[in-house]
Amino acid sequence: MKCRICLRNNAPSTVLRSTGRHLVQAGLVLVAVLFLSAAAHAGVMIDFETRPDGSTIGPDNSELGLNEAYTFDSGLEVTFGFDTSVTNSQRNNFTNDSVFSADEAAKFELSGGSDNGNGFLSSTASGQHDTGRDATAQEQLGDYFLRQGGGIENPKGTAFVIDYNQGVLALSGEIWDIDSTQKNNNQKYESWRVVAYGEDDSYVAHVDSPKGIHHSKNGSLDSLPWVFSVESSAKLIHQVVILYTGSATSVGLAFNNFNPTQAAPPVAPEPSSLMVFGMGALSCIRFRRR
Ligand SMILES: [Ca+2]
Ligand SMILES: [Ca+2]
Ligand SMILES: [Ca+2]
Repeated sequence: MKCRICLRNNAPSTVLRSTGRHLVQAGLVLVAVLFLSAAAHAGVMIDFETRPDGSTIGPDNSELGLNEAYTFDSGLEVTFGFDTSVTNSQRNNFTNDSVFSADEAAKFELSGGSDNGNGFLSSTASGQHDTGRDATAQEQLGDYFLRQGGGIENPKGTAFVIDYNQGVLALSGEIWDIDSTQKNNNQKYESWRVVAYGEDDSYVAHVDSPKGIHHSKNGSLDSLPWVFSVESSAKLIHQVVILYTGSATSVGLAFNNFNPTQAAPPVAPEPSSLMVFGMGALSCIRFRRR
């Protein structure tokens, strides 16, 4: 292993102390970078915990008006809604010019509980609705997210539409609970396609979710988010459309934590990765001491 930290011409104990100090410094820098990165993204994140004017959302299943825009200091305005007259042909020919426009208000869904309008079924969270798989997931979901008006239904004729008043080059968001109702074969899976269009309605880019997996299997996103990012190198994005591409027919779109101008930050290194880094450095020290 090539390891610059090992090549200093110091006594072994000094190297050890110095290496420890550098590891601590590197760790602090990493934490600071991650914190600043998270803070930068938090500034423009729409978490759907408040209405666009900052007021409280109100009761479960409250509507977000089609013209009720989330606004930003830059003058950017973003609105959300559903197009309820989507045909198979329109879904299949998504690289043609956009024909999608919102005609039905999205609804704010309260996390947890079950009523006659839900976002998703939380199979790994006691069979309730709209609940994160664990405490970390629940914190990420928060108290509210957005769903379509009909709740859990056949989503094939519906598209989620996000409209901008200004062009952007990147965005990111979360679609929750992409899973499958079938354990042994995967014919009834959920999946979504996120498509970006330009000011003239022309296609810019798209990203496909993974196919959903049964909640008993490794890798299932039951009660967890799929974090997507769409980026464009030059052509500005003015509209984002989320189309259903799965085969299951009793499905809700649960949408949360939308960042209208930035891709999702890279996944933070897990403690195990940091431990590997630390063990690599220590092995360098042993090598130096021989
Ligand atoms: Ca609920
Ligand atoms: Ca509800
Ligand atoms: Ca939320």
